[in-house]
Amino acid sequence: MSLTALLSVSDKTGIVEFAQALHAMGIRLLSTGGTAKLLADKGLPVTEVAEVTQFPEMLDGRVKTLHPKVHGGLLARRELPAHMAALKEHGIDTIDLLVVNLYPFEATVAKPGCTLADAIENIDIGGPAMVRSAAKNWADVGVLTDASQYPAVLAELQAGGKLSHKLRFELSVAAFNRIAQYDGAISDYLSSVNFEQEKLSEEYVPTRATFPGQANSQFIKVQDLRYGENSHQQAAWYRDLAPAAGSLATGVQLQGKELSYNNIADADAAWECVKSFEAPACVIVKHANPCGVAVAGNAHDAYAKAFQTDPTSAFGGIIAFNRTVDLAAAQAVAKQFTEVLMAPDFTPEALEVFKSKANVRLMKIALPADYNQVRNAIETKRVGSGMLLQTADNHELQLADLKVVTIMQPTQEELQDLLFAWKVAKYVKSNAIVFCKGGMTMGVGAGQMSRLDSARIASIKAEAAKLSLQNTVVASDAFFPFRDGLDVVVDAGATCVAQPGGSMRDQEVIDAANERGVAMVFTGVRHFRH
Ligand code: 93A
Repeated sequence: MSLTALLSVSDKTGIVEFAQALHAMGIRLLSTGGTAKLLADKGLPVTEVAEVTQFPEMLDGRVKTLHPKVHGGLLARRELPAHMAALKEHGIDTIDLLVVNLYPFEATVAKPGCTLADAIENIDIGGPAMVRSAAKNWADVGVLTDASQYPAVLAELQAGGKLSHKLRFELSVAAFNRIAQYDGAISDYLSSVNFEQEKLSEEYVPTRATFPGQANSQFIKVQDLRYGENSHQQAAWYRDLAPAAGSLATGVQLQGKELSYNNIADADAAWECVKSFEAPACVIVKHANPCGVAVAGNAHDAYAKAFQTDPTSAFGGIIAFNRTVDLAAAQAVAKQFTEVLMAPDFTPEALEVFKSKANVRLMKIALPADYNQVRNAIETKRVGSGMLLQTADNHELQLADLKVVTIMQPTQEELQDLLFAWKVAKYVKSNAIVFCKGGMTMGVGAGQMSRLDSARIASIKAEAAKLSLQNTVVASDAFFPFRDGLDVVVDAGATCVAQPGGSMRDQEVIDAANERGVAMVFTGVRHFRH
């Protein structure tokens, strides 16, 4: 028996070619107004849904496919005689393939000046209803919701005359994802509208909350995790429906044990940090804080420098590179116990090194050319039955943003190190104090309630690693409220300091820097991270 396909698409990209291929295989074509007209214009034999339902499209197209002849044909279970008998009794034909993409709601509301009426009119009802019917009945129906799916479907149909169970199931999952995303966009949009009743007219352009409303963004599960932060907590990993290129969620694990909850959190911190460098860089993270970061001429040297910062903490660390890991880098890393190793790629020789270390989790995460630009737009944090949302801290400090506030001027070399230190400080939990020199961290003080303690810890750690802080630069993620913090870093050996500025006592701190004969720059931004 020949198959029937129903095609109803707003975005008509590729639909003619797809329909031609279906027709060439003897598949019967049903379609709605605009889609039917396009296909008929291209000479394809197509039956209008209105002809099938014996009911005209009505209410400006609001009701076109909402009919038992359509939904019966999509929802009937072919293996149930009672279902098939009911179809027969009511003169309903089965529909085996559904091709729908929805009214462009997201694109419509993204346009400046979009009226409420236009937004509402672009809420698709019949399309999602059909998609849900077909996706529910995936065992019998293939549902396509995006033009990118056409080739795979055609390939299977051309090879075997029907779709595999596996592909139909995948299409069903993708369909429900799409519907969830679509409804999320509608809900986000409507929730952001500042409703002003008296202005309700066709031309009414509502004012909207300024923050990008993404509370209803869709996530899909990557995997269940063995446990959460601790073994008595249950956990799972979810990712954005459409993850940004070069983000952790796009990675593939090449070997090693399953990633744990803490592995993933640390891996994300390391990966986002290493992505902020253009030069070959290495970041080693422990407990969500970088304990060693360096840039160098190649991956091996970057690792060697990063490791030197804090060899004790680096044990069992999470390591990220922004360059391919080659044999030399792999051999250096393999000398220590490593939980997770991430890189855009690994040479075959590097992979060979880790073959005998089955516990090391290797993650390959392809980086796009503009990897420094591709970042999460929104961050979320759960708080007491609610959620905090903010745009991500994607501020990039430029050399020109630095304002020298002291008599002493930083040297060119110090300026480069300041920018490096500032990038690292952004990924260190507050209060963050980061000493650097020659493109490497020399001492990291993280996560203290007092900035003074972070400064002290950074210098204690440098001492433990047998590193000298003489003539280093230091970055402080937020301003020094008093001169004491500055005194601690200068006592430790820093000759150049970067901090946001903006304290009531800025002048006191500037005077202290002048008194101590060090250079200080204000960045004008701070990087709290909690
Ligand atoms: O207005 S609707 O919500 N009512 C419907 O019954 C219906 N059926 C299909 N929108 C409906 N559609 C949508 O029409 C499809 O999801 C698709 O986006 C669009 C295709 O219309 P046309 O073929 O006329 O261009």
